[in-house]
Amino acid sequence: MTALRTVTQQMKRMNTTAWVVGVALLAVLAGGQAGVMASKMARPPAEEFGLGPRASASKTYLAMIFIDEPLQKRKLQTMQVVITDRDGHPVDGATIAIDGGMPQHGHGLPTQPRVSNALGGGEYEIEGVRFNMGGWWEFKLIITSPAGTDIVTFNLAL
Ligand SMILES: [Cu+2]
Repeated sequence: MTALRTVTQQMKRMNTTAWVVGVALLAVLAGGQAGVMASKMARPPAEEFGLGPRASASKTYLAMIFIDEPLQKRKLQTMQVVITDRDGHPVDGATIAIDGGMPQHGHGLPTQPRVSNALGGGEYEIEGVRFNMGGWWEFKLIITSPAGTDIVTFNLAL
């Protein structure tokens, strides 16, 4: 009887130990995951910033932004973007969706910029661009043409 109780207690203690080890392991794994996520959100190096030319993720397109005046916080601005294929030939007739935000703040663009004009020669006008605070912004062009859909991500510092 006493022996059985001792064994039961022993097993309970072992279970507790296993549970503690399990929780500790989970904490380590979760910590690792958080580390991966944190590094993903880290601000890119300075050479990754700017108006381009910037290659799309799968290298289908090159895009470059042109602005009449420097980007400013809290100001509604228009920009032009020139899109070429990987050989430098202008891409006309593309559909461009615009997305972006601040990865470190977890929010998107405060406005919904859109292409207002296709100017020819691979040039498009984008209206309604506004950055409502300073810091690192991602500005993304999702470009679709017969060459395929690909995304160009600009890193902008405001
Ligand atoms: Cu922000």
